[in-house]
Amino acid sequence: MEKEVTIKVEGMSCGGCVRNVTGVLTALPGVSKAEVSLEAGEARVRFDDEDVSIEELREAVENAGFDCPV
Ligand code: 9UX
Repeated sequence: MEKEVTIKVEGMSCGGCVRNVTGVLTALPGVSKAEVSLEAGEARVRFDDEDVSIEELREAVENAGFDCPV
């Protein structure tokens, strides 16, 4: 089922970080859209929960060097 979630992303400090986080998220299977806000420290993600879990979204962003507090 298609869902949307907003996850916290801490540690982004420039537009390059925004591009990196966006790229990491959209590379995951099942992710159709990722809107990342540097100012808000958030990523709004549209995904299919048959393909990927929220935990996997957070892990992917953390593996790229950021923090995703629950
Ligand atoms: Mo900017 Mo971020 O120089 O991963 S790209 S701090």
